[in-house]
Parts: sequence; structure tokens; C-alpha cells
Amino acid sequence: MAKGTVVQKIIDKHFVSGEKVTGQPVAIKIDQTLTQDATGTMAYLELEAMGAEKVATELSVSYVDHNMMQNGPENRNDHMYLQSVAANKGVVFSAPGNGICHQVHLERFGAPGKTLLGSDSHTPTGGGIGMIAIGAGGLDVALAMAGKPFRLNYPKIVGVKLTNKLNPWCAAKDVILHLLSILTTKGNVGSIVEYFGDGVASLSVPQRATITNMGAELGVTTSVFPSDEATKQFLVAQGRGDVYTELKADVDAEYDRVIEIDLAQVVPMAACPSSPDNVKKVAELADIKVSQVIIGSCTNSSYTDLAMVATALKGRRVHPSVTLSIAPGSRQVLEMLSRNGMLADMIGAGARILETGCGPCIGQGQSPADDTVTLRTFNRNFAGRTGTKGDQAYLVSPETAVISALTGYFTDPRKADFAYPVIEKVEQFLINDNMIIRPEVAESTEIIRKRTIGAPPVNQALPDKIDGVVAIKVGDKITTDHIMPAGIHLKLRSNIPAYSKVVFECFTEAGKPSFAERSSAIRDNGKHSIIVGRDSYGQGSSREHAAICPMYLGVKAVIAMAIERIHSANLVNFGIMPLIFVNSADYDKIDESDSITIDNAREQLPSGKIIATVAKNDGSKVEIELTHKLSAEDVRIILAGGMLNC
Ligand code: MIC
Ligand code: SF4
Repeated sequence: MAKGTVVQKIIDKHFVSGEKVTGQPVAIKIDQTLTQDATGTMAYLELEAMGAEKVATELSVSYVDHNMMQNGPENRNDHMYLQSVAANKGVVFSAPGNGICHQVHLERFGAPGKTLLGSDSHTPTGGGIGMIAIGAGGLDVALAMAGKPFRLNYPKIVGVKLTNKLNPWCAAKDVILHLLSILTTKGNVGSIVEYFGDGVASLSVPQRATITNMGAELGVTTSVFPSDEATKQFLVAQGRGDVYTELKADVDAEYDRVIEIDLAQVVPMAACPSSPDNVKKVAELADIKVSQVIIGSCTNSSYTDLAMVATALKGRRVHPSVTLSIAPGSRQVLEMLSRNGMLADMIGAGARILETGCGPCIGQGQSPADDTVTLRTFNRNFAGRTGTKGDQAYLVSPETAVISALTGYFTDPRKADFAYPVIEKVEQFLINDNMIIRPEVAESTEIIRKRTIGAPPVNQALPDKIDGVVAIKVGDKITTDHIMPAGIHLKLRSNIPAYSKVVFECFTEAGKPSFAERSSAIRDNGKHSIIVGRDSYGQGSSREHAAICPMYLGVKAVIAMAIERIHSANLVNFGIMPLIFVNSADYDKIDESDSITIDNAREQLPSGKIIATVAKNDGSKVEIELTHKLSAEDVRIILAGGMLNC
């Protein structure tokens, strides 16, 4: 077991209960929380349902950054609810236009040594500043806001030793893409990545944050950097030097596993369609024609990233067959670029400037044309996430993105015909917090609840007999984007009955009933729906809607070979059993629309050995054995029908 690590030190300081043994459940105190609007409405509705008067954390911030299109009243209705409930519950509100939650949190609130729980899977961005920052479902964040400790399994600590420093045109994004090519997006549940070694000092906080942000794609619980001189410099430049504290691993620290990365050997990389771990060297992709380039998202939209992009664009012209769009990560970044003239350099080169927010990263506009290549500095390229079916989205660094936008082809930026624009360290960021509304100065504490703000649905206790029907059988690496699409449906996040209609929409075949129609029919027959998945089910986003909507449609169990951490916790919170095949081969014995019966489910679940009977349409029957990775507390929650019944 690991010893003397930064992770361990922070956990020790926040330890509440449990056994500090790898894989065993522990509970830790949460200092700070963050929510964003697309998951936040449910989180605050749940907080209200818990009867909490005021939040009990040191700091809770509610951001609006995802649902910004405002085509119809839903988005603005959500914003108004969020702003008013924040004032009512003692939460700081960051208004639409102020920036992406992770970028703003890093700039204005993050503090080394603190714990942060966020209802967004990229919350680990805060690891760049030495926080244990974890993504979770909205209900877990609501519980943390109510002062409850957060439960996780004591992590396995993977040490990533960085040596040397990056060469010009090679970026932090290339480091994390390289790590993704080693660790992939699956099989890392229950681990935390901790960076150490001489190479750490050469990376700035925004570079570190790019790396920890995209650590989410590894499926790890979080990723952490030590807190050192670079952290101090960043905090001082943000006018927050007072929250600095040094944090480093002991010289004789031991990790459960060590991976070494020589930064000087890192070269430009790209994640190819349609998974962040489908990584190749940019040099191998040279000459692929590019039609669209987008620079932004919480991974790569810091001031330094965009200043580099602006300098590269200055006096040049984006290739005529490419559209280049740029979405600054925060208003601080946008305001700085506009005041120092760099925004004009981008516009002059032909860049389209987008609002500071998630925008195209979550399929809100800028979908690519059919059969064309889009290069994005984002963190996810799951099939269809751009809003175009059959999309060819590649994830790259801002360096690769801007040079390819100029040439019109996938280009290794080291081939640029000009020198790498080195951006000076910022000594003083532009600080303007006038879009951050503190609860103590809010005009009113009355909660504004327009007609599109629903209530969280409540489940029944787990029945003793699961009379199930396989409503869908899917394959490996099903993401929560597959389960609950965002894009044009994102505005339905506060309306569960409406949003439930598009569960698994990407698998609906023309002329055939949708998942929602099939599971409603199963429920009307007095039976329960079951989802069968393969390996690494529930990757990606923290959206608890991927559990709430199936629950609303009558799903009682998900059976797979492995279920990802956040999604599994969300299933528990909403009373759905996350079950694991004891024999992987049993996956092949099940077909869609088979019946699966689990007798005495309420007794079998606590035992961890669950026998289910699969009945085929031809009348044949087979018994399969299932298990789970749940704690006693998780089992209690499922038996009650979910956390809101506890
Ligand atoms: C994402 O990047 O997939 C999101 C949209 O930010 C999600 C949250 C959501 O679905 O609202 C995430 O990363 O958790
Ligand atoms: Fe927003 Fe994209 Fe970051 Fe998710 S990954 S928080 S959608 S910018």
C-alpha cells in the first residue's frame, strides 16, 4: 500500500471514518463543492428535498456554463432557479458568461490541500492546484453541501514520475494523451494518479490542470499535483497568495504503481475517433484534411493557451477551407485577451469567437459537416457528441490545433515555419469578480421556480422479486453520453419525464420502439427493466440523469462486467442495482428481451452472491451468478429505493 504521498496526506486531514486499506470504503470531509447548471438544478432540488436550510461547507459555488443557448425558456428558467436557490442556501453564484466551472474555480477559489466535490466529472481539474478534487453525481454533491462526508473506496495510488521538461510545441495535452495511451479509459476504477519528480516544477498550474482535467478520461477517482513554487506564483498572480500552502510527497514515498514519463520525449499526440484513449502521434496523421478546428473547453482554454494561439495567429490567415472557433474558458481570460489586443489578433486571422462556456464541447452548436474532420482541444470525442452522427472528432493540443487551422491539414506543430510563441508568466491576472454573486449580497432569497423546473422523482423500495426483462443489451465502453444524450436535449435536465424519452436514443433503430417505449411497456406489464452491458459501463460524464431517467422508466438493475465509479454511485443513489457478472462468458448467454428473474433480491443483495435465472424466448432457462462491489451502506440505500428514501 502507498505511503507518504500527497493523496494520503490530504485524505488523512479529512478522514472521517472507515478503514484506510486499498479498496475499503472510507468517508472524508468535503471543504468545497461546485455544481454546474446541467447537473446543478437536480442537485439543488435534491438539497431542498433533504430539508437543508443552508450549506454546511466552507465554500459552495454554483456555475452556469453548459446550457447557454437559450433557444426556448428552459435554460434561463434554470439559471433563475439556480441563482435564487444559491442565495437561499448560502451558495456563491457564478453567472452565465463568467466562465467554465473548472477554469473559474481554479482561478478564483481552488486552494491546495482542500477537498472539492463537484457535480461534473472534470472536477479533478482542481488537482492541478494540489486539491483532492472529485467528480460525483448531483445527489452526492447535495449531501456534501448538507455537511455529510463523501464515501469512496480507499484508493490505489498510481505515481506518475515526470522528468525533464517539454520541448517547444509539445504540450500538457500531449502528456495526458500519452498517459491515456498507456492506461486507457478502462480498468482504472478506484485509483488516484499522483504526479511527482523533477519534471513537475517545469509545469505551470494551467498545464497541470490540463493534465488532471483529462485524468477523468482514465476513469480514475482523481489526479493530483504537489503544491510548490509554481502553485504559489499562480495564486499570488490571482491575488490569492494567502491560500497557498506547500504540499509534497515524502522523499521515501511509496506508490502502488509507478509510471515514468520523460517530458522531453513527449511529442504531439491526438486522440482519434471516437475514444480519448485511441491515441496516435500527430506525425502519423499528417496530411489528413481538416475542415473545422475548435479551441476551448475546460481542458485547454487558459490565458496561456489562448495567448499562445493568438500569437501564432497574429498577422496570419486561417486556411480558407477551415473554420476556426475559439471559446475562452473564463471571462478573466477573455477580458485579458481583449484588453491586451490578442483578441483582435484572433479575429483578424479569421477566428470565430464563442461565448465563454462549454459550447461545442457538449454539442451546443458548431457541429461538423458530414464526412469531415474536426480537431478540438477538448477532452471527449465520444461518437456523436459533436451533434453529427458518424463524426470524426480528434482531440489535440492548442498547438496542434492552431497550426492545423493555418495549414488546413493535420500538422505536427513542430513543422510550423515560425518559432514557438513563448508566453511570459503572468505576474498579475486581471481580477474582476463582478459576475460572482455572494449570497450575503443577494437581493432576495426567494426561490424562483418556473414551470420547467420539475421535482426529483422518488423510487419505491427494492422489490423482493425482480421480474425482469432485458430492455437493452449493449457492448463495451458505454458512456453516459450514450445513455443520456446531451446536445439538443441538454435543456431537458430539469424535466425528468421529458428527458427520459431519449434514454439510449443513439441505439434507436428507425421504425422500432425506443428504449423508453420498450421499458414503459415492460412496466405496464408489471415487470422490471434490466440493462445488460459489457466492460467499463458508464464511462465519462457524471450526469446522474443516466441513473434517474432509467429509474423513472422502471429499470431495477444494470448487469455488466465492470461499471465505472461515478455511474455506479449514481445507480446506487437512485435505487438501481449495479451487478457484475461472476463469469464474463454469461454475457453471451443473454439476449435482448430475455427474462431475468432474481428471487429474494432483498436477501441476496446483502450477501453479494446473487443467482439470477435467464429465460429465453424459446422456453429454455439458464442460471447465472452475479455479484457487486457495494458497501453495506450502498446496499442499504438500494434496498430503500435510493438515497432520497433514506
Ligand atoms: C461532460 O463533459 O460530459 C459534462 C457535460 O460536463 C458532464 C456533466 C453533465 O453531463 O452535465 C460531466 O463531465 O460530468
Ligand atoms: Fe464543459 Fe466540456 Fe468541460 Fe464538460 S468537458 S465541463 S462540457 S467544457
